[in-house]
Amino acid sequence: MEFILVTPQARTHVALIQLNRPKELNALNLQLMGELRDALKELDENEEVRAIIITGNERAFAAGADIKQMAGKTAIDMLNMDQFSTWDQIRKTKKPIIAAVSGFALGGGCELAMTCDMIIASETAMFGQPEIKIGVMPGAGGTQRLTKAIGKAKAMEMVLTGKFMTADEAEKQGLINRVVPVELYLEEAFKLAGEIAQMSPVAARLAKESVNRSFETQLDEGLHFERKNFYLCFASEDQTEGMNAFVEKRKPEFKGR
Ligand code: DAK
Repeated sequence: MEFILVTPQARTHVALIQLNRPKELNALNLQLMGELRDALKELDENEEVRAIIITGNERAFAAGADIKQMAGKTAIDMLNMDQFSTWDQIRKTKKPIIAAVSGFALGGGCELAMTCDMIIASETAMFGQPEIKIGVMPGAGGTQRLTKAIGKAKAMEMVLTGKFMTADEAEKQGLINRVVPVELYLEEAFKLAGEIAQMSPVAARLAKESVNRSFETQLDEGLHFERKNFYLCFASEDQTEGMNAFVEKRKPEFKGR
């Protein structure tokens, strides 16, 4: 891996992926995205890992797709690059993913953060979809996820003007989970990931799937999906362990089975 660093932490069951093209503000070139896709696939299959954090560095989470790499491309070049298989892999990751964002999260960087399940931001974080300023528009879910998160009026303004949103505003608008001082954002993300990693991995996977389903279905169908997943929890050893531990007044030991 050249452009990302992966650190699984066996003790906490949390894995950290750090985007690592600091000079280019972690611009998401094709190689970086390929590495990210492969790392996520591997971590998703690793039974020791129960939650994943994606981060950048203090100055930038990611300033977008690599404009220098895209500049000379035609529509057919873009089509043939089939970047969506990479983005789809991120979206289909079964384990909870937290984006720990400091500095710029722009264009594809903002879209990457929004593709994650939760966002912890430092007070210096800036979110934006500035593609309009370089003659294009969001292409990796920005018009959809941003609108669902903050509503039409605010999303429309950001997408049509390219203006950035501060971390405080993003928290107020419901785009992110919370803002913390810059020296604490990664620690806070680990705290949240660690908390989730103590839960039943089976229940966490089914719950994540169910919450995500609410974006894609009407209420009736969503409730039906939720019920199926709820019943499925009862097929797990973790359900027996969790409920027995409650009755026996002890801490459960979940195994993901
Ligand atoms: N691409 C390539 N290089 C970038 C970059 C980017 N997005 N952002 C920054 N850099 C590079 C700069 O060129 C500079 O490199 P050198 O000149 O030193 O070689 C270095 O990073 C430092 O940047 P600056 O010197 O510009 O730093 P400043 O602090 O002055 O400004 C900035 C920071 C973030 C405001 C500025 O760099 C900036 O505006 N960057 C571009 C932001 C942007 O427009 N982002 C959206 C890009 S379009 C898709 C998936 C995704 C996408 C599309 C399709 N499919 C699946 C189909 C996504 C598209 C985009 O994200």
